[in-house]
Amino acid sequence: MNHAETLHKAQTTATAISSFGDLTVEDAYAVQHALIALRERDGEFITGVKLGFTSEAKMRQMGVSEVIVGRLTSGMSGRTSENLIHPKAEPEIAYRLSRDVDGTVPILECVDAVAAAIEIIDSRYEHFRFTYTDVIADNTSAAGYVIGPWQAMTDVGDRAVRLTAGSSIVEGSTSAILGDPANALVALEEVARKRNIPLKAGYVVLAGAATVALPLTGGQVECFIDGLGPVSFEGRPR
Ligand code: 0L1
Ligand code: MG
Repeated sequence: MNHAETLHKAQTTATAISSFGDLTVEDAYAVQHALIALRERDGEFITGVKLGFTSEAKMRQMGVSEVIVGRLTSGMSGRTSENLIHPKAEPEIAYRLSRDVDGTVPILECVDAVAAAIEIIDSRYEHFRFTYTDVIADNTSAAGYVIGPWQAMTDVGDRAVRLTAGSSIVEGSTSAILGDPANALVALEEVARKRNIPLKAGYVVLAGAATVALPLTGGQVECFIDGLGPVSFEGRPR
């Protein structure tokens, strides 16, 4: 099996695998593209993109300076618990693209709506232990997402954020996302162009985590972002 097939099997069987070690960044995105093609072969379609490593602390920890980009698919929309290895929840800002991002107008003018969201990440690597290129190949740990009510596009910089998962609570600010989630959109445009990732009208963009991720151990999961209101789901006990 090649790397994409190995990751696809790990995801569909909810069985963790070992790190591949260091690939080149180009090869890692090539594995991600092949992995998404396997999901499309299985009937899924692309619904958007997501960013990872959007906090300075995480970039420093991984020794990198480029955010990572993964793809969201129809199979991830609303998926919160079933058949996952060791899922965690992250509070996120979701943007909605109203037109293709093709360089003719700034990406910020291609967004028509914003919402609070919860992303479910589920690394296919044992114990969430991976290299920078491992996690790119693994579609940036993407596993599921839930989006709250859309609002007309507005500035969502420095908004208070609270994530609750069962009895655990973590608080933060949207400024943890590259200083302002709008900066994540600008970073996305650059990486997407470099890595051949299309950004199309109708896509959801998850801008990156505003706090650390909390493990899903059962009970209600809620993300509250000031001015955007709550989004929540009932987590199944694990
Ligand atoms: O969406 C994210 O912020 C996660 C990026 C991948 C790293 C991880 O699995 O923790
Ligand atoms: Mg995330």
